[in-house]
Order: sequence, then C-alpha cells, then structure tokens
Amino acid sequence: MADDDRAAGEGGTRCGFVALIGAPNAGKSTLVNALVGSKVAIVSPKVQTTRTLVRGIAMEGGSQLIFMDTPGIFAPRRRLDRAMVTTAWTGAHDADVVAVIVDAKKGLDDEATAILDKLGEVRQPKILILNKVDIVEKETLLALAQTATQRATFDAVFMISALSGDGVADIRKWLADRVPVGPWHYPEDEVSDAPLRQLAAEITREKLYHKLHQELPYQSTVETETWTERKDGSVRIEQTVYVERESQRKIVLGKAGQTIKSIGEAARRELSEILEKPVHLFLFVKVREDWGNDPERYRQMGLEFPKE
Ligand SMILES: Nc1nc2c(ncn2[C@@H]2O[C@H](COP(=O)(O)OP(=O)(O)OP(=O)(O)O)[C@@H](O)[C@H]2O)c(=O)[nH]1
Ligand SMILES: [Mg+2]
Repeated sequence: MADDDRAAGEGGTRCGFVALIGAPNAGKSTLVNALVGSKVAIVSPKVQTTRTLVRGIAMEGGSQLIFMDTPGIFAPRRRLDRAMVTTAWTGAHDADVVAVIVDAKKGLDDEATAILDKLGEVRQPKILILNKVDIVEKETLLALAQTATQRATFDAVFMISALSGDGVADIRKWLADRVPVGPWHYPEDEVSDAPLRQLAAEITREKLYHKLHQELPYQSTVETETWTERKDGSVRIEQTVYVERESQRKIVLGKAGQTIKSIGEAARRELSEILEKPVHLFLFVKVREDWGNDPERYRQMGLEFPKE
C-alpha cells in the first residue's frame, strides 16, 4: 500500500495486484469480469469452476489494477483440489491488497468462517466484499458485515452485486487510490495476460460445466492443441477434452454425438464473439485414466503439482 503523498499519484502512475479470495461459488470470477469490464474468467453455477490464477487488468484514473481471480478455498481432498487451494492462498500472499468475497446469501458458513480465521496470517491490507446483495435483505447484510468484521480486521467493507455491477465501481476507485506508486506492468489496453489458447480452453470448459451434470465437469479438463489462423480471416482451433473413463467419454459425446456438438457450438459462438472472427472449433474427447494425478495436465493448467 502506498504511504507516499497524493502528489505522486496525480503526476505519476500507480499499479498493484489485488487477489480475490473466497469460498467456491462466492462470485469471484463474476466480479473479476465486472471489474475488468470484459470476460476474462469463466463462471458457472457449480462450485470449483476456477482452477488456476487468472489475471484481469483494469485501468482507473492513473492506476493499473491487476486482479487475480483464484480458485475457491475449501477443505481439499483430491490432489487437484489441494493444488487449487494452495494456488488461492499463494495468490493472496503475493498481492498488494487482498479482497475477501463472501456470498451474502450463504452468509458465514464453515467455509467462509475458516477463511476469515486464516486472514490473521495475511499481512497486506484487506477488504471485505459482501456479494450478491441483489438477493439479500439489507438487515441481513448489516448483521453479516458486523459479524465478519468482528472475526477479522478489514480496511474497508463493500456491499455489491457482481452480477448487476452494483457497487463495483466503488471498489475500483478505492483500490486505485491505494495501490503503490509505480509503473504499469501491462499495456494500457490489455485486459488479461492469459494466452488466447488458454482462454479458448477455459471457454469450452465453462460450457462443460453448464451442460454436464454431477461429477463429470470435475473429472474433465480441456486443452487447446492447435490454433491456425487461416487466409480467409477465420481461425481453426482443435481442442481435447480429457476424461478419466470410457463411460465418461460416452456421456460427454452423448447420443449420436449430440452433447459434444452442443458444447462445441456454444463455445464456438462465444469464441467467435471474443476473437471477432469466424471460428472453426474441433473437439476431441479422450480418455486419460487418472489425469488428476498426471503432472503434465497440471502444467497445462498453470498449477503446481502437489507431491501428494
Ligand atoms: N444473484 C447473484 N448471483 C451471482 C452474483 N455474483 C455471482 N453470482 C452467481 O454465482 C455463481 C458463481 O459465480 P462464479 O463467479 O463462478 O463464482 P466463483 O467464486 O468464481 O466460483 P469458483 O470459481 O467455483 O470458486 C454463478 O452462477 C454466478 O452467476 C451476484 O452478485 N448476484
Ligand atoms: Mg471462479
């Protein structure tokens, strides 16, 4: 946090990293997209959608704010879960400011409370963001803010709706005044540092989360294999969806390939909008037994491979 005077901010530039942490489904990715003003992180109604750090970049006055969307923090069981939770806390410790997002509808359940209790170890300035105010009564919100601020210390509290955008600008303004004085890390017009191949894989993964049920999305991962810009201005993208068993492959394909077709169609449409050019998307579904214990899959996702 900047302890310098205002003048430095007026003439020069500021730049800082802000980590968004919280329980799964609190709305972290929705908020990053709202703060940035375009889609950089995928969102779904299911928990544990985000698997790795996703950076979204926003400009506010002379400040560049780099938001780190993190996987939800929960009690991990599988190796992949452990890698995700470690990534979230590492993101928090590497940031200039830590923003804790709480789903105000859910309130302070065990997951949210566990996060608040660990905040004592976080040295950076912290803000509390109560999200989903569009579906919560005002009195509930005030009581929640009071309980949360008794449990952990915050420099500011915001009540927002990441979905409607209500209150989001206030967070940007507050942060813009407080991130350290320094040069911008990224070009002014950049919204994300993720390669397009990765965003493309994430978009397809989002469609898997929307179209597949129960455990299947968690047992699959998507990788972009090839990316070819064609002379006619379109792009040809080939991706592989990895699942763990043949029975899962059958479900992802669906009857006469209908399921994978509708996933591919939804992903292709969105990619074509983002890239502003026609997209030819080819999806292949492969069985990779135990990919959840394969270091290469973690490397592809940008996650550290936990030893156990
Ligand atoms: N009503 C309402 N729903 C919201 C709001 N913000 C997010 N949601 C919904 O909450 C669900 C989870 O949103 P995400 O942004 O994927 O949550 P997340 O915290 O990134 O979740 P993980 O990546 O799984 O940890 C989605 O269905 C969102 O549409 C909000 O302000 N109001
Ligand atoms: Mg997320």
